[in-house]
Amino acid sequence: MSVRLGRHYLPQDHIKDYRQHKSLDYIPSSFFGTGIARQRIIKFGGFPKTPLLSHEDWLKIVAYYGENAPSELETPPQREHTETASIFEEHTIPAIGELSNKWISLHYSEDKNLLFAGSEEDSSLKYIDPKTFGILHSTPYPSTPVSILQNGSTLYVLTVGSMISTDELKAGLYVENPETKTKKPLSENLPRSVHLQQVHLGPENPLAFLVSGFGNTVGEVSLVLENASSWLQLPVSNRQGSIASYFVDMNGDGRLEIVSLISAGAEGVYQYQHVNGNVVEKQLLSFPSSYGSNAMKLADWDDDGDLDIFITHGDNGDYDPVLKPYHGVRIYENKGMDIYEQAFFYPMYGASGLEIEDFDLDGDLDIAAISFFPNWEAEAVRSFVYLENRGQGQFAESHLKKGDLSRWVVLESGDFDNDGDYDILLGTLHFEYAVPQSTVQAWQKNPISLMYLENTTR
Ligand SMILES: [Ca+2]
Ligand SMILES: [Ca+2]
Ligand SMILES: [Ca+2]
Ligand SMILES: [Ca+2]
Repeated sequence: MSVRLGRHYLPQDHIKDYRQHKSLDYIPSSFFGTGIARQRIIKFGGFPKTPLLSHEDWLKIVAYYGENAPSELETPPQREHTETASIFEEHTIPAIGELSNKWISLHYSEDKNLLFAGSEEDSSLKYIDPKTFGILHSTPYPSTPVSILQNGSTLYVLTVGSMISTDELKAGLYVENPETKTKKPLSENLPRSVHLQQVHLGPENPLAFLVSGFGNTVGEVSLVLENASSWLQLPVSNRQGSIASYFVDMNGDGRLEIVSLISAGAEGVYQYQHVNGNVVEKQLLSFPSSYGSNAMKLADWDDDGDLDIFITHGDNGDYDPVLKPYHGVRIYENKGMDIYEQAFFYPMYGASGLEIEDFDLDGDLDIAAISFFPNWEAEAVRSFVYLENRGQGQFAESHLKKGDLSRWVVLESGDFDNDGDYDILLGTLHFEYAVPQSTVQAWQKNPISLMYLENTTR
């Protein structure tokens, strides 16, 4: 926050330079990086050239928070959900050889009956047989594949660039042919990117993609389109922390807009519309930064013909990872006129991702969610929950028999066994931060790669 207000804590010589020249150019490279990263921060970063308040006033703000912040957080509101037996049969897949415990992305291809998985272990895209969980092929990438989609028989793969936050432009968008196992880059100078969506601009129009470039201090939501023989990158927003973006008609006016979850800085959901040749931004939802927004999906929750917003709040990796009562799964109902109202909250410590499908095949949408920062000390560790829709805003909840067998970072649903119901696959990212030592030791003894949740509805 001090940096946003133009107050930088710098080494003594640089303070002198900065005061004298009052320019960001005099801030050391250790602070803003070098080269392109530095240029982007200075161009888009929104840092004031000179401090917006005095050092004395800044210290008063710090003191205010120190004096008024609660020493303990409240417990979450009581869950009003009945517990039910799970419709999912649990199968753990151990981490052996190339089947690692460092997955970042999963994509199930129904027509190929194949799983594609981005591995952080060796920055590759693995082809996995969903029946045997054997690895059939591995394509190396310059950095970890973080989002995978399919168009016809072709794969489009977005790489993160760097797992560590950076403003360098090292992420890439690639096309891969699963038959020939060959790949080629479409763009290799994207900011640290996390989410890819294909955009259908109409039958006459070229192939286009929406890329959520999280970045670090500066981000970029951009449209990447085919233009003659090259690929064009059209920036939509330079907000930092874009985590998922969709090109959809949210307001029912027959025109598509971009809806993006921004998880850093001014955290919230933003809408971008093309008006008279300009991109016009509107904030639809705003969240306190402690919420840690980390995933968004859109679906028509109340079956009234418009898309509603599903979000998990629960990133806990930035500062002290205390359990936060406001973390969980929320649904924001689309009320029309760009108004969204919270219609549902399921408290879930560290919630980090979700899938929405009619898992029990009774005609309404159900929710499956994972947590990367659950309460590991709880009697029932909710690292995965299934919320079965019982109508009128009521859900029945079930969770894993043992929720601390691994740490899930990604989930994917699909009918993996072709019997007509949606199954779920959870992928591990072995990461020991904020986990009790005894749990880490159990993981080291029995490393798990994937958890296959076989839907028993059919
Ligand atoms: Ca709706
Ligand atoms: Ca259902
Ligand atoms: Ca199935
Ligand atoms: Ca089944």
